[in-house]
Amino acid sequence: MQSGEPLESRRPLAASSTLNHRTADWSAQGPPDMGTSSEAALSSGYRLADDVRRDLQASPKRLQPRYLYDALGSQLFEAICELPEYRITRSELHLLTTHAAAIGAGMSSPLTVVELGGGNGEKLAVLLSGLVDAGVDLRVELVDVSATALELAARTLARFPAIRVTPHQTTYEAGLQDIGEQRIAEVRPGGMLVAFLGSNIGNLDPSAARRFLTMVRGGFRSGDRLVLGTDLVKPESELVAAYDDVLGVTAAFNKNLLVRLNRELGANFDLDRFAHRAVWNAAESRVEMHLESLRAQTVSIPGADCAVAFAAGESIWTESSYKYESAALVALGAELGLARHDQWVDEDAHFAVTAFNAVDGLRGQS
Ligand code: AVJ
Repeated sequence: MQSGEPLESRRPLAASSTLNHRTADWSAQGPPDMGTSSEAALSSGYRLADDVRRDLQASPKRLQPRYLYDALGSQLFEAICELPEYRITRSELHLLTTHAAAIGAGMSSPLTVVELGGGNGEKLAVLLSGLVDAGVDLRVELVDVSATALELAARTLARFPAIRVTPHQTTYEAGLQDIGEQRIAEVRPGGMLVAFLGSNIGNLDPSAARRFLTMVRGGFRSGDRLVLGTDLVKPESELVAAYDDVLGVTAAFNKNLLVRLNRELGANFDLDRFAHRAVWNAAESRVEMHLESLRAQTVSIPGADCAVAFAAGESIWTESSYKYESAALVALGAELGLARHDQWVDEDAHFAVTAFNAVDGLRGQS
């Protein structure tokens, strides 16, 4: 639902043209709209108001998932990760713990590890432990629009006093571009490992996912690696339960978006008149979250200068979580110059961690 909209970049796209052809070019592609991390950087009141006005006047009505993550929304997401029905976080942590050494195997030291939208840093810490044990000289770059997430992650990584950790409070695109430029300016030797975990890629529709992977690949040198955590297609009952849990935590997470609009834009959404819905769209391979209007009603949103009429049963589409097939993911990478290094699949939870290497030869890089 957000494929067409580029994230704002802190620097003009032309910046990359000053780099020579061997170097990273993070900005060449239209960036995806992530929506998984949050807060101030991208959701200033002004931007929120504009987005809400546009997206609630669109058909179908929608809201961007990034706005789910205000202070309460971020806490509710942490709670979701503890739910029995939501297995992504536990499964991924287990795979990373078990295969940490293999994930980094063969990479050159010193190694720059980049995590995109990593949240509290716990998964990254697991990955780093494996690399530290393997004697790799590490340096870490964290990219997130959320200051809170960056602080949490920095605190988590303080358990590795020898590792220099640099936060980048910005979009994935701009962060990757900064890191690529630094790597060149410092003539930083060694490899780079980019981690994009938690099935965050699931928020991107297929064309945005392609653009994202192409952007990452565009900044790689030969031998660099991408580690991608991806939730897989599984029986519908499991998929729906993961997004419509018995305790109602995901419903609260979804409806909190309306609480936020009431607070920040002075809207008058009546929460009892909307219901959380989670739907598996098999044709598109995605779980959709919606907020369904339980009756015909009009909501006013003064802060966004609009009033929005809902028909009974009409919904606001708030998130998509695309689910992959493990083999299709490998094929997609191959098509974009990212060759399968290895893939680890949790056959019970249906979750995959896939490591891709930048293949030689593409774009004539050394
Ligand atoms: C953080 C985007 C990976 O889609 O599974 C969890 C967000 N939404 N429950 C996901 C989410 C509802 C989550 N991601």
